[in-house]
Amino acid sequence: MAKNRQNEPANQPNQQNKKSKQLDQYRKDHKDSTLTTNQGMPVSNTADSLKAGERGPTLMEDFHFREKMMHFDNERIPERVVHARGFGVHGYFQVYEPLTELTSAKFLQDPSVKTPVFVRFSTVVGQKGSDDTVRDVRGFATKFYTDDGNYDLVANNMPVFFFHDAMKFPDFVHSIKPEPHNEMPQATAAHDTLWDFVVNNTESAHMMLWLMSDRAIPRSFRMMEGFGVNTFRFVNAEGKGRFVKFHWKPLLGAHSLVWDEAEKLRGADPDFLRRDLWEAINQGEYPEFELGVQILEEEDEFAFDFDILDPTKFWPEEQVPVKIIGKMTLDQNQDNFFAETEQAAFHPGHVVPGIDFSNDPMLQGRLFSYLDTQLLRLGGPNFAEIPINRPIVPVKNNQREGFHRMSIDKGAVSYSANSMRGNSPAPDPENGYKHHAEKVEGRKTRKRSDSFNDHYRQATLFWNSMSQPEKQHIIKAFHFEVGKVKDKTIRQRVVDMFNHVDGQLAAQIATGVGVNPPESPGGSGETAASPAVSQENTVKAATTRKLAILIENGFNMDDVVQVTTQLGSAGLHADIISKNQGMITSADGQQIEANKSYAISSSVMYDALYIPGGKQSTDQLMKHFDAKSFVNDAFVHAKTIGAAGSGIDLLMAADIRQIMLADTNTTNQVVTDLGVVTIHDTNELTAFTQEMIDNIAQHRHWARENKDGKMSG
Ligand code: HDE
Repeated sequence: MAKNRQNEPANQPNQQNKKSKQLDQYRKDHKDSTLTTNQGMPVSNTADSLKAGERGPTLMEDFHFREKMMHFDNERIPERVVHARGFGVHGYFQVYEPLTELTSAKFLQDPSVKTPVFVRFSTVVGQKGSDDTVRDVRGFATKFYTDDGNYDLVANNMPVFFFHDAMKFPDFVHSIKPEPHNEMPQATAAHDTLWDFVVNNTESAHMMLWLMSDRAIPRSFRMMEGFGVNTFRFVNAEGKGRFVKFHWKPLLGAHSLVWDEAEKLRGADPDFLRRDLWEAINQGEYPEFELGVQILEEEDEFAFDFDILDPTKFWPEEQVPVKIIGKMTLDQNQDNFFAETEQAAFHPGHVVPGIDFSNDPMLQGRLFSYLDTQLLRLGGPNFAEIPINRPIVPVKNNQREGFHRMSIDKGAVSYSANSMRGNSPAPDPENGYKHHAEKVEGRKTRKRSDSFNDHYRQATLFWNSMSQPEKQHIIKAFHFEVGKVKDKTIRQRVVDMFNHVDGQLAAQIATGVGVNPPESPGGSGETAASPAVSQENTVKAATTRKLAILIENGFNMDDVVQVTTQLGSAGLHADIISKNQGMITSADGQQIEANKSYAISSSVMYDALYIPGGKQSTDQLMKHFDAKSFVNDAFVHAKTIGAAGSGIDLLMAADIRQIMLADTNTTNQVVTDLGVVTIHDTNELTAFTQEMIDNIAQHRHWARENKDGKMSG
């Protein structure tokens, strides 16, 4: 490697000269609290503009006013054209064992190395201020700050996409965004133009099923899988390449909200998913995701009944197992949303030696789009110098000038090759990035490969893989989304299109949206399933879940203390909720603080509900419409509900039917029926609380959805 340290260029933030180090020190020494202008001049008054007389006109001369207002007027930058609503967090990644055989990527070699990461989670369609819990794909973009430069894994929480070729992206995004004549509706696919796109681009069938599934309304960013979607390549030091698909697997499992809950949360807490992540990290409950790869030898490229370059297809895990290679821990919240989340620039083309692309036509198009869009959004070509985007290794090249240049490039030489600076910086043929030497041959054509032509088989595979409740939720989602389409011919075409996936699915969509069922039941002929894509088979864990406890004056203190202590040791959280915030007195005269009232909380913000005993408390609760709503919502949303002693009376007063509850004959026996856990004798609540925890770990008790003739999905 050609190195000429003395003559190294200075356009690298990490290698400051003495002078700039002195400047840094000077800035640190002057951290007093005096308000200054942007030029560092101390300000005497920042509340009143400079006027000619106390009641007179403001003077042009007021440079402080002009500077303050100018900066404020220009605080906004364009939002991302997609994925505008997002939230970033920091963490680190560690590989489990050296992957030398598979890839030369440095950050995948040494298990003792912690590679810093910045992750931005996002929704796709909504504008920057839109609600978190909308039905949408979620973005899951990770920037690894490696010793070989930045590597970005720009993933989604669904493994496939709406079409084959990036050329269709502008059309698709135009169709799903608010309609341009009236800018409605916001952050949703439930309108005519999107479904018009779908029926005219039938390769979208598979992804639309994922979008109608529970995956589109995650319970938490911490409980979401990530998928690289496109086919990439691992290349080892010998230059051997293998196809690879990337997966993130959350240690808490992949879990979802139910639709009614997601809708209510948009009002109760539009920031729900971002707040959940922020609070978990602040509480030290660091989200963890394992990185997995599916690997295919190049000679197996054509071994499947789908094209492995087709981004509307996933590689079923049962056919190509996911090899878990490392873990990411997200342990630090951002300091400043704008500086970090908003200015972060991800790009699937930010790769490092050892990771390469495939000819997946959507990936190829993505490689252009990200850089291009960032040029406008971040105001010029120097956005890699913004702190959040800056690699942790020195950047050395001959790029110069442009808007917002941060580094002070020194010397006369800004070209390559040069002799005036010993040809520094020089490419490194040995260790520099080498593109995989894939042989490519073909005539120029705008044709799509025939191997991409099957639009339905994997959609059927996904449908076959769903549990009964998941299928019900998908049908309900179609009823909502397609039901909102005003044009009846489009609604009919949706039914006809999905008849190619599954006849029963199509018939059930038709029933809800007022069009004809298919003339004859169809299907794609696919009979296989991939159990790995059903969330029924995900990790189940109670840890970090949130519980609401409803009390009023006269509650049994023991019932609260015993249960919350045990829940706390199991890593769960509880809020005490009452009609009014403040101190509540127990039956034996002790006090506890209700940290929430009904005014600022509702069942949809919690994973489970508990009603302790205490006759006076229960009598009060039974008079509160809000308390009964808590119970009814928790029930309909299939959440674990616990009640001890007289607390059971509130369940009876609410709308819960056909569930077996503890009665006075069962005294100290814990009775559990479809996630409703009750006990009469409250002297010893250990077994009761453990039963609650085990039920909360199940996430939801879907069988309950049909119990009451109610279905929330
Ligand atoms: Fe993106 N995508 N995308 N995308 N994408 C952007 O880049 C694009 C696709 C994804 O948190 C944009 O800087 C094209 C698949 C994420 O900042 C834009 C195609 C996947 C994010 C863009 C796709 C993604 C983006 C908008 C081919 C999953 C947010 C702002 C059809 C693997 C990153 C920006 C962040 C953002 C283009 C498809 C993931 C316009 C052309 C597939 C997570 O460049």
